Amino acid sequence: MSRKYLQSSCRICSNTTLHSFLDLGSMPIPNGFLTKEQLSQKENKYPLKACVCTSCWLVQLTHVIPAEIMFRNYVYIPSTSTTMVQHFESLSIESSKKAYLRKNNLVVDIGSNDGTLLSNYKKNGARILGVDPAQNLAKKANAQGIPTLAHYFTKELASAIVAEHGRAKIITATNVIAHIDNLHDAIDGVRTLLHPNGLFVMEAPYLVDLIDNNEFDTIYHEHLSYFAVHPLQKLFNMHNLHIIDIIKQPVHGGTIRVYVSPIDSNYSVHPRVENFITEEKVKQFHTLAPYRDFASRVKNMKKDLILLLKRIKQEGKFIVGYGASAKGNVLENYCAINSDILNYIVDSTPYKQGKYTPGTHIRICSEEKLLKDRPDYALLTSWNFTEEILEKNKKYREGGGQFIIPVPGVRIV
Ligand code: JHZ
Repeated sequence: MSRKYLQSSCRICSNTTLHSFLDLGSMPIPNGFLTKEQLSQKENKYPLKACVCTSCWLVQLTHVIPAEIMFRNYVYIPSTSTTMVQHFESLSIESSKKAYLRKNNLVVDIGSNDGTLLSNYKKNGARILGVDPAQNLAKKANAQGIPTLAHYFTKELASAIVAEHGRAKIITATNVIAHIDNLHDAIDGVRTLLHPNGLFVMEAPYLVDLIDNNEFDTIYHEHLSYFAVHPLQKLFNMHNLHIIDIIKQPVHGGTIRVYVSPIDSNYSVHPRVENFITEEKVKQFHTLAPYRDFASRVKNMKKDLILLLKRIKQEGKFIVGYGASAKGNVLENYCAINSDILNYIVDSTPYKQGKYTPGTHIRICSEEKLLKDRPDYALLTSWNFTEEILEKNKKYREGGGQFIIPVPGVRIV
């Protein structure tokens, strides 16, 4: 891979001392699912390593894959999960209340995917606009009445939106800020587009949960940054914005919902914000210790999982995967779990069914196949939906089927 993709300085504070602490090896992009015809072609692989800035303590990747390779055609759609549909509905209710959203106020969603989140604001009479570089998803959203621009969110685009639609009372960005290389341009764009008394609401997997719960598979090429509150606060302050509240969410293994407003707006800062920063200090996230410990736990987990799968396989058992998630692809590539171990993977996403996993080439089938074939074990790579998936597959479990859950530590249920 060319050196131009190397992250040579911190994307928030520009410090050039980045301490690399986790090397997951080289692997294809996590949503690079393959058709049968593509299986015989060479796949591009990219280093997947995490490092931490020793000044602002932002955790980030050491290598940046160009966005064009990953986001123009996107296969991940959260709306196939009832957990996520409910999550988005409650986000829209909570944020509308906090921002005193009125009919005809503008709501812009960055990384709007198929428009599920925006449809909730639309129902309540807001003007809505989605922004997402994935052409396939923007087309789908537009066809369903969710106006969507198939663009990356930049300062330039923000100015164009203001000129055409005015300023936004709410800007949402769920699981997308971590994907943006030029954070300063994007946050400048947020400042430009946001109403003087508006709220920017972002969600991202919380670094502290990621580390504490060994969620190493959330580290992949799409996620360039891994946010704790301390570096985020610094980023927003650099753009005359500040965090006014943070509410923890259970999704994606532990998520922070961060409310941000212009520094001179009417909102007061909730004491929770300082509590998060204090807790991060207490846990020493401004030292190398937690990152080193995490890396050594990840290596042990890899050993445990490989040992377990080999033993089960030697007993002649039938194992499949559950969830062709991006994180599943990281886990399978890191642990070299291929189609010799998993006969196939089931997944609810129509775009993924019939395709093969990147790097490990495991076939993806619809969820119904699990009950039809009744394998002995299903490796639950979408462990962040354990509750929903266990509930949905009661019959499989009652018939003796078992789930292997890899994160936070390997266990069978
Ligand atoms: P899921 C996504 O990562 C993508 P992924 C993204 N890059 C991001 O930032 C993170 O989330 C946070 C399937 N499934 O959500 C659907 C079932 O089959 O963990 C999905 O393919 N049956 C934007 O891809 C996968 O599991 C079910 O009942 O790691 C879950 O993917 C349910 C609930 C899900 O995200």
